[in-house]
Amino acid sequence: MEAMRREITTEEIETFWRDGIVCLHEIIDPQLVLSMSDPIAALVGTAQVADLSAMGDALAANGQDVPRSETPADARGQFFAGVDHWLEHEEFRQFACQSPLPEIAGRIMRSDLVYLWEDSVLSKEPGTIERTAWHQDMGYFHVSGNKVCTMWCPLDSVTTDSGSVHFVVGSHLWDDIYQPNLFVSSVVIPGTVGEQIPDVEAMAERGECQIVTFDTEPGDVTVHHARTIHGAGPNTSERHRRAISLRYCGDDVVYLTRPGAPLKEHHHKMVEGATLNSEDCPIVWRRN
Ligand SMILES: O=C(O)CCC(=O)C(=O)O
Repeated sequence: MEAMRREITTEEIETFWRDGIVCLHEIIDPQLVLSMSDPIAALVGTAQVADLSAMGDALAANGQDVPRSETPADARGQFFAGVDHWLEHEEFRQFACQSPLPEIAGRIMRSDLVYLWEDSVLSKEPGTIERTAWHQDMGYFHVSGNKVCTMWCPLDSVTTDSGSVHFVVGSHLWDDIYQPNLFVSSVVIPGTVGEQIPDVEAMAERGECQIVTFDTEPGDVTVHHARTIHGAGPNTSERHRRAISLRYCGDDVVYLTRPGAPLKEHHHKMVEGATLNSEDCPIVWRRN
């Protein structure tokens, strides 16, 4: 297993638990994440990724609210996303299970072991007009527990204009679990339950919360708590904005069905209220 490029500091762990988000600069070898370029490219145009730009168009044509930037004069880029590539593709399996990332998750979450929940690819080509709607990951995951995180690993230089992720500081400590949405729109997934996400931009303007974002390079990783509210901008730059998000669970997590949230076929052996079944959610790291 490859090593982390440096130790995680106590301050970084405390930042994660205080703010619900920490950016770990230069934590992995940039070549590790860049080695995922070809596997990501191979997904384009296949049924393994969803065209979220087309979904945004369909929702907008239906009169739904789809917050987007102006269409650029030149070619419009596509937002595509896919999930659970580790099940089918060795490169994704190694990235999620055998890289330093599980150990980083375990140390940040202060967990004695780490399960892989899923990987996901989130790619915004230059000229992508869709925003990623404000959401909280927990409403999409059939789990209960406090040690659940997402590690967002960029393959490109990412800035606000290319679609960096924005996080509401400390929102992982808010009381509610929010209803999951369609990702390019605040329209909720039918049949799901939970509270409505508050208007965090208006709250930030009133000084009631703080929103942060980070410029990142390949080798940097942001880690956010599964209850942290976050969203991302369009990609108005001329650079690609590709990322792989890895979702990991820790030692306090049990399975909890969330009505209406997407179910995974390979999770059919999970037992309500029990620790995760390690055949389907592999244990990818244990503390020595
Ligand atoms: O990459 C994006 O646009 C959003 C990322 C995100 O929401 C996540 O990884 O949880």
